[in-house]
Amino acid sequence: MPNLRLYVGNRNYSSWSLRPWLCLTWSGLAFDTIDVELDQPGYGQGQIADVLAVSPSGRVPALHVDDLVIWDSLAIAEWAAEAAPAAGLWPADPKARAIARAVTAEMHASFAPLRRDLPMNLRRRARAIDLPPETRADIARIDALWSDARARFGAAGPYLFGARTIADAFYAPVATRFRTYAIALSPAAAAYRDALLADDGVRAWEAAAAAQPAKPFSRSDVDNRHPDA
Ligand SMILES: N[C@@H](CCC(=O)N[C@@H](CS)C(=O)NCC(=O)O)C(=O)O
Repeated sequence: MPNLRLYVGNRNYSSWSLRPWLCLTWSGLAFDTIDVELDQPGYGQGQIADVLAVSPSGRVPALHVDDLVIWDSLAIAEWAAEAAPAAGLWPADPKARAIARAVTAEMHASFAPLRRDLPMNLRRRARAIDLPPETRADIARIDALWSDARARFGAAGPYLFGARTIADAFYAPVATRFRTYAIALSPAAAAYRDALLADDGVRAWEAAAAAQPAKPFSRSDVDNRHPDA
């Protein structure tokens, strides 16, 4: 088995890092997690020296498989699905698998207003606030997407496709954002959010985040964007 090292950003904030970390954790493959401080000169431009040393894009996550470097969260998730086929990181049913890939790709490529207005901040609890229409549209789209997948494919368990898959890993940061910013959801979407937040992998990541120093992130307004609850 190759030596696996996953480089991740600050656990409290790095939504991109959480996704492949969950996939690798759920895969059962043995891997080491190496934390990289993102609140450094060059942040936001892919120019942090410590990140460039481990990732050619200047962004984390990056998975080192012996001397192979994989620097994108979806590529890492796909690598884990191929390396641990028995873990079922994609649904076995072809129709469910096609939709799981669609919802994962949608999360990977879309929802810029949601990312802008509701950044991941695990320890934060903010007051519910009025959000711009485009952000409310993102929330409504995710609520509909979650509810639809649960209704069509989720009978065998609490996750989008029953058992947990890469799609759930990609929406785990969103579940924490909905909690942080007190976002109202439909009953089906709220139940799925709670299932994700109760997942042992998500809780292990949160515990690791809580163990890191709770210092504000100085290079963005992520900690004071909205009023505290
Ligand atoms: N498309 C990339 C995005 C990765 C990304 O944006 N990572 C952020 C941390 S959450 C980063 O490294 N930022 C450093 C910077 O912007 O300088 C992926 O899927 O892995």
